[in-house]
Amino acid sequence: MARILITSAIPYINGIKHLGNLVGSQLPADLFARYCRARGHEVMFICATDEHGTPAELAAAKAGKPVEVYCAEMHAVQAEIARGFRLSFDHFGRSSSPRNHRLTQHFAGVLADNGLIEEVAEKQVFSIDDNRFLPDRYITGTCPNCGYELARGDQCENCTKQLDPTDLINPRSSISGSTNLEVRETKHLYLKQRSLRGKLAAWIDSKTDWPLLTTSIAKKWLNDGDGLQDRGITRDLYWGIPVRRGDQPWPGMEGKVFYVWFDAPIEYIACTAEWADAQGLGDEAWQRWWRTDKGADDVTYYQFMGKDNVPFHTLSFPATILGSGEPWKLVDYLKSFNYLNYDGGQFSTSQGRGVFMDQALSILPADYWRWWLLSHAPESADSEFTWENFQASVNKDLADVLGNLVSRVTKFATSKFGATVPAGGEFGPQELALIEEMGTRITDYAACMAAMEVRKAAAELRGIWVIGNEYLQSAAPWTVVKTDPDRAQAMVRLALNLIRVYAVLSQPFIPDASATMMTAMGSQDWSWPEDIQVAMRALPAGHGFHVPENLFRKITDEERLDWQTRFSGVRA
Ligand code: B3M
Ligand code: ZN
Repeated sequence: MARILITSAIPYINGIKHLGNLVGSQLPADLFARYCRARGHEVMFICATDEHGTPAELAAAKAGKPVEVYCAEMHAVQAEIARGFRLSFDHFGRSSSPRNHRLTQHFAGVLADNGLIEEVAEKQVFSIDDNRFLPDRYITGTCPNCGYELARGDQCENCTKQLDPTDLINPRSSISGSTNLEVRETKHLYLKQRSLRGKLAAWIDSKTDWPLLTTSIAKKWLNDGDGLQDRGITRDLYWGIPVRRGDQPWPGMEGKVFYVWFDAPIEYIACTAEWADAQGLGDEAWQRWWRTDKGADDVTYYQFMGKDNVPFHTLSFPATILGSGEPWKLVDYLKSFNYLNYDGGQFSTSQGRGVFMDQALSILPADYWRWWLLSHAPESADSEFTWENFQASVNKDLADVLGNLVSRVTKFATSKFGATVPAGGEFGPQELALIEEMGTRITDYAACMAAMEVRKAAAELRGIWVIGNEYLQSAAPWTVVKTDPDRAQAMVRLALNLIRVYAVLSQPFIPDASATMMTAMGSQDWSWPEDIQVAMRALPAGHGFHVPENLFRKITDEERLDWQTRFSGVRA
């Protein structure tokens, strides 16, 4: 039994995430967590809401609520949706928690003690009417390069030129539209990441088993001319973690907060402490996951995220950890994902384009989405959601292949032999061949799951469902029963056992349907089929079962067309 720590990138608090966000981090992390638990490992699976920064402040203002209230409400909303998708976090925390305040201030303090923090005076745009400094991207104006009138202070969307806010012609606040702006001097803390370059490079070089997507992004940022810059870790904002040096005030930094990307990954650790607090456990309970001097040296730590988050997890966060000089756990394996596109374009939160998590659950239960998303995970390249493809996969894989097998077997068995596993006959060559093939395929499936090859794992699982169907097709107990009822009973006995094994194997992908299958088989034996000979005989003759509700329904063409139009435009 191994000890496995799993974190998913923590979703921003402002708004509900779309299916592209879900498949890039939380869902595959959940798949892996469920699989590891199924194999008997000790798992700690952590996620949280990422609550600080200007977007949260603006979203709260738009909703007409104090930012604390807005975040508390949105956290509850996101937690409920996560439950709806059956995301099996051990804890779903908040980056605004007191635990994260303390830990973030602690890291800043030790980094400063180690000489890795520098105070830098810089000039920044202050909006007098908004009474705040404006982050670069919240300043709009005319691009000096191409004349585009809606260029942002960090970049012109039209000609892609990187800009400084002071380059803009006729600059104005994107928050209020005010042109009453001035440049003011302000002081910020910088983390001297450049001095950690050697350590970071050696650490990344040691990760020879990481996916290419992860290491190529990490190395690009590390080696590019202006890759690893010293990084500002504070901001002039109201909403965030107040800048303190450990538990001491930080002279000159009053009224400032840490930058959201400084505190967000620290929340992985703080969230585990929140978990311990919620369980009424002491500090040693979370430290044994994170401190290599407190028992975490035998933990393997996996992170899941979209590719845009990789630089922060391969450079910035490790810089915080390595720079602290303290024995915190670093990530062992970083699984990153490409983007999922939506019906010929991109999912877009700002434009409300695509299907959002709450909408998805309002039209179909979690298993349908989990199956499609995971079996089409954007691993080696970007992938695309289309309603046609969604309909086809659900109807074929879930309804025709798996659902149909379960209903056909249980209905036939009940009508011919009653509601218990029939006792007649022996397994013959066909049954023994199926058992053997199951054994081989489960080994292949397990290998894909352990390697987090999500798409391949889904294909293996589908293959395991298919061989069951093929067996039934050729064994045809419904014909055999007329001439040799004993043989038909042996076939049915095998098929009922197969359903229980399917429940165990499918549970990481489709937990609800798996629970239904298991309950229908009158069992709660979720143990992994290590010994397939035993597993395929686990339900003995005389064991009671029942016919479950239909596992999956088909998506009709009318529904598909309706959803296609409903979700084509902008979310209200
Ligand atoms: N909230 C970005 C995102 O959700 C960011 C991830 C933080 S991980 C520490 O894509
Ligand atoms: Zn331009």
